[in-house]
Amino acid sequence: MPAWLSLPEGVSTYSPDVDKIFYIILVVTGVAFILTEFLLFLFAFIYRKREGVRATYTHGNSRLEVVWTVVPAVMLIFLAIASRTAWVKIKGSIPKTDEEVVITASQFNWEIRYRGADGQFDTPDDVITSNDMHLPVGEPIRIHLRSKDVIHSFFLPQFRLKQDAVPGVTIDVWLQATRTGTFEIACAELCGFGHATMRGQLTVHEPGEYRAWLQEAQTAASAQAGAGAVLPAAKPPA
Ligand SMILES: [Cu+2]
Repeated sequence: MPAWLSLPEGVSTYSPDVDKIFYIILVVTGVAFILTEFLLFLFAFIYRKREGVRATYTHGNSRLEVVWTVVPAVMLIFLAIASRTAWVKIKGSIPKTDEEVVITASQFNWEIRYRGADGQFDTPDDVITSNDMHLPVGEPIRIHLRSKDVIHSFFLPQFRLKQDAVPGVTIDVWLQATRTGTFEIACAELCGFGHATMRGQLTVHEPGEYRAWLQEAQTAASAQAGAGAVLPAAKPPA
C-alpha cells in the first residue's frame, strides 16, 4: 500500500481489526468504482451519436437487473458479517480495568479528569487537566465521555477511536495503547466557531512513568484542594 493511501500508524490493540475492515471496503468499493466509471466512458463512446445509426429502444433486461441487485446484496451481507467480529470486540464489552478517566468536552476544550489521592471521582482533589491526557502503555483504559454543551466527537486517529460526546449522557469507551509516544486528540464533529482549535495531546507513558506523573499531579491537586478549603466559600449567583 503506497504511503499516501495508507492510514496513520495504528497504536491501539484493536487498530488492526479496524484497518482490516477499512481496507477490505476500500478494495471492494475501489474496484466497483473503477469498473463502473470505465463502463460509463466506454458506453458513452461506443454508443455516441453517429450519422446513419438509429438508436434502439430497449425495455430493460431482467436477468441483468437481477445480477446487479444480487451481487451488491451478497457483498453487503459479506461486509456486515466481516465487520461484526471487530464491532463485538471493540463495542461489545469493555475489558476489566482500574484505570479510568472522565473526559468532558465543551466549546472548545477537552477536560480530562483523574481520580485524586482519595481514589474517587467528582471530589475536590480530582486531577483535572485541559487538553493534556496521560495514559500508561499496555493497559486497558476506560474512558467516560461527557459533553457540557453540544455534540462533540472524541477522536484519536492513531488509536482508531472515535466516539460522539453527547450532552446529558455518559458514554463509555476503551483503548489499550501498544506503544509509548505523543498523539493528537481531535474533535471530529463540527461543534462551533472554535471547532478547529479543539485539539489536545495524549501522552502514552511506560506504566512506572505514568504512575509517577499521576502521583505528582495528585499531590499538586490535593495541595490546591486544601488551600481552596480555607478560602471563604464563593457566594452562589443571585
Ligand atoms: Cu468539539
